[in-house]
Amino acid sequence: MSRILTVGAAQMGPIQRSDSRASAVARMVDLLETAARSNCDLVAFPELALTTFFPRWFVDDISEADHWYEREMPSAETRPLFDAARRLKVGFSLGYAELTPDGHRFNTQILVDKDGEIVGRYHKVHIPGHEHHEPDRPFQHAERYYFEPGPEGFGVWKAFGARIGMMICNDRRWPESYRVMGLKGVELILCGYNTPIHYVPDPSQDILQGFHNSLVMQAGAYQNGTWVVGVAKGGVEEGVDSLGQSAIIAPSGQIVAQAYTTADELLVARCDLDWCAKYKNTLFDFERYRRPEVYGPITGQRGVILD
Ligand code: CDT
Repeated sequence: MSRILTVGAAQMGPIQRSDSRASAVARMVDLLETAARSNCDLVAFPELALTTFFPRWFVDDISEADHWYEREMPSAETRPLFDAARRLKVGFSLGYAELTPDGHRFNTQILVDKDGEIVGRYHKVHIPGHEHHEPDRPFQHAERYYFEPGPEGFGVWKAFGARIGMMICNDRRWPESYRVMGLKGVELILCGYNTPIHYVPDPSQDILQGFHNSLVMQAGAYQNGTWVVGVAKGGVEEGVDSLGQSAIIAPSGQIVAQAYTTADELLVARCDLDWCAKYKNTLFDFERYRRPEVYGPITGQRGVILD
């Protein structure tokens, strides 16, 4: 008896600065309708899916950026997505910038069930880029100015008959993200991303962006016996080319579906959640084989300490 969850990765093409939230939501409703026709139970949307990737610009007064953040969810502009989920009986995950009532700014991803109810909320932990304006760069990546790291860490939610975890973009490059969720029995990780192909601090990595994207998500899936869904906002957004290559990855580490465009595109896979146990109960039987007594430095220190 297998537990099958049909999952869609709803890659999105660019959202330009002049594009309204309503137009982004309309594109997502289209993708959700396509997913319903493919019998999807759940669809993952990208990081910051309602607007352009605004951390590429710096403003001296952060309140000038308030209009990029959501103060409520759903809002009048995003409600059509929640209504579509309820009508189509398809859940979704959605990334957006959140400004909380007490003034915290998070890079957020929510999990919404088939009744259009929010059942999980995750705040990005690993915030990449820089805190201050760097005028010599061709574009900014000032996430560390616009977002604080989520203090709650990585959660796993029982929903859709599965144990579902969430992470956002840069989190996928850190093995700790997957392992914390692995230790909570995660079976499916949903990860939205915006990855500029040009990595300003070290352009030698540009040509490797696609390789590194697959490398980290395939390794994370395999080493924790979990499905991973990585979903991009790709293409040329405000002159910055971003990686597509959205993928659905099995607990074996194999890519079972991958985007072939950098535009709005839906990938679908029938994910057998019981396939996770093949890895969790054998090679990666944590209880039997892990050695936490020698892993202390992983949580006890941040940077490298040389002898
Ligand atoms: N959005 C995000 O986290 N992007 C980063 C870009 C590299 S760091 C400037 C990523 O890890 O893909």
